[in-house]
Amino acid sequence: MFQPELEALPVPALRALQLTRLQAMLARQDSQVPAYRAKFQAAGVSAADLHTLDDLARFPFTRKDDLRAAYPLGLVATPRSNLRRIHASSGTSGRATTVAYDDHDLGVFAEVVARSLYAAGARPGMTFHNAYGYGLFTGGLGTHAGAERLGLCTVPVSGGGTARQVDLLLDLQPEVIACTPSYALVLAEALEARGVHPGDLALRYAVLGAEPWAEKTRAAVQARLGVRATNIYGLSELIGPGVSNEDVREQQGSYVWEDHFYPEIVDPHSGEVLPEGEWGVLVLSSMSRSALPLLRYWTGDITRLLPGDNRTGRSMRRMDIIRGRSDDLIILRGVNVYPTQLEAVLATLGQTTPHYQVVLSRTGLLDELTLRLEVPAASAALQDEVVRQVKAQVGVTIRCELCAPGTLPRSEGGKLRRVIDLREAR
Ligand code: DLL
Repeated sequence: MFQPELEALPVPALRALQLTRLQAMLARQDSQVPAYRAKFQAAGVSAADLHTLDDLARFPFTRKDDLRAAYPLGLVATPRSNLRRIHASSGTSGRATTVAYDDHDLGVFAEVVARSLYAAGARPGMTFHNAYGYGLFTGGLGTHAGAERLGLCTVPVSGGGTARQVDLLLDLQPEVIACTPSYALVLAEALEARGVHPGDLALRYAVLGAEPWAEKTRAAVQARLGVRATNIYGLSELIGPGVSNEDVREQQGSYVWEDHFYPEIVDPHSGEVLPEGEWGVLVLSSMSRSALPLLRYWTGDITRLLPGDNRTGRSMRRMDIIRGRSDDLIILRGVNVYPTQLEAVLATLGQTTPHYQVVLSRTGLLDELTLRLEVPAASAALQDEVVRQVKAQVGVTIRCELCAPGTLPRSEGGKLRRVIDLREAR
């Protein structure tokens, strides 16, 4: 562990720390952020009403719309002159939002990323190929600072320019790589096209995140790059990458750095808090941020919480993979489907590559889902098997279209859009 005194804090002490930090956060919001004061008044609560962690459920959520309404810096709880950095969220759904950090927040950011990279296998002295995009996106600079904190030699290559990335992987022989999972597959293809084998590289660990992915992709990245791959999760509103990370030794759910981010899982419709183990929307409070403390932020990401305290000795809870965003939920003839569930089905079938695309269309009044799959060799039997297994495991009837290798869109370094919705276009 990078910080055993925190990562393995006994649960009662961790809960006590969380309560104290949440109380301090509420007091700060109440006194420094007029928009929060107004929200508390409207909800009939006051900052002093949090006596136990269960009381948190009485407090209002913060949503993306609150950030939009306060654009650019209306929720900031510190004087402008204290700010040291501003990032902007990707703005893939609706207008972009900005997030701000002071010195303290940048310290927290570096710390949680250092912890994440350590859990992913990185150790001081290793070289780190950082292919997350640098710029307004939090991925590049956020991961960079954490890598420096851990003591890695960082190559700030950023996203894109794949041929150059291949050169650098060969010339500098990094042990650790970080990028989106879809871009890891692009790099694997480019390396193979150049006749490079995993044995020609020093790579050992890949830290993949920023978009949903599942076991099929993990298996492909691990085999083709010769690495062990872990999931890193985060979002700009909370900090950026480094809200949680898997431990490379178990690869079973990402430890939420619970001394800084308080997780809840809520029902997507009622907002009610759900028990541990149930799937729902992840809601996070950024307990120790000073410039932008967010209360019960509705991430829109669908996951579930799993207990901590297993083989790795950490007491902090883990989160499962992100099945999708609540706004990505496809309701197909009454059945809920997330793209990662389809990827999970593909993992149970051989003969497919991890490249797939989901196309939604409408014939008459009926919605259709077509799963487009890249396969080395198309066969009617495989096509039927995919349809049959999706029906059996997910409960929906889909169409399956097999495509030749290299024909589906690839990541250009950033997040890949897998779902194409043609229903509105008609
Ligand atoms: O994507 C921060 C990040 C950078 C995370 C690098 C990991 C690695 P945003 O651009 O604000 O921040 O997008 C946040 O991306 O709400 C999820 O929907 C999605 N996301 C992030 N990590 C994962 C992951 C960064 N590991 C949004 N699995 C989040 C699935 C992820 N989805």
